[in-house]
Amino acid sequence: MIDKTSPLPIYYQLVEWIKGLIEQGVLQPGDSLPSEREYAERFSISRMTVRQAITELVNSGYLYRQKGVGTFVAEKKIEQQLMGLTSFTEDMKARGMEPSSKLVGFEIVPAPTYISEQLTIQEHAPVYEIKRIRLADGIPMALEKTYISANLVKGLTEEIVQNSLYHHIENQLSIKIDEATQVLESSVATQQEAEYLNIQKGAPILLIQRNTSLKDGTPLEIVKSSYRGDRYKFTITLKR
Ligand code: 16G
Repeated sequence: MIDKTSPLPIYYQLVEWIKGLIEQGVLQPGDSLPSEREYAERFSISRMTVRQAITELVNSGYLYRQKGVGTFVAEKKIEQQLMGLTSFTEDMKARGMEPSSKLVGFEIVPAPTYISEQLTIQEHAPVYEIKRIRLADGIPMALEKTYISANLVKGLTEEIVQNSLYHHIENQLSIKIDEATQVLESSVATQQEAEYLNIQKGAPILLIQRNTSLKDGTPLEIVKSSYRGDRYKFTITLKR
């Protein structure tokens, strides 16, 4: 398993070996890993090398450390294609997971300036401010703050936004959603995000801002989503 005559660095060989065990299911999510000392003795390598390998696997989301307890195999990340203007509900259903939302804020407020500018509505015009924790199979995946003009999308209720917003807009209101621009940015969890998402403050977060519009160019929503870095990875296909 570890070939000391190989030109590949030993830590890298250990990384690949542990990854292999996880991918083959020999190591399952939640399993605890042997200690650094055990690995070091088993392969006659230094603890420093083992630590380097484990740290790399923690950073890439295969493992997670729990202070004073040990190192464990993480849940597999959800792989999200950055193609197609889909909703959270559609994304989760497509992978056989049960979507749900926990509403943590729902009110009509006067649009803050930066929102009214992006929605191209009058300053302080009424907008829905919707804050939802998005869950997959009961596990919090993202925190989402949505602004929608209350004059454009009328009659939203707590019940509606606890289900699919896109489904309601398209099927009940017959408003055709057309396109969106997304900006992705890395970040770390604030105290509030940490509480809502059940992660540590300072844990990695992927921020996505989506500005969605209708066919005639009318802006529909401004959404800021904070995705758990330990649960999500995003892929995109590039053509040349
Ligand atoms: C996704 C969208 C969000 C949209 C929501 C609708 C991203 C980054 N964001 O979370 O803009 O409002 O889906 O979901 O994908 P719903 O129809 O399930 O309420």
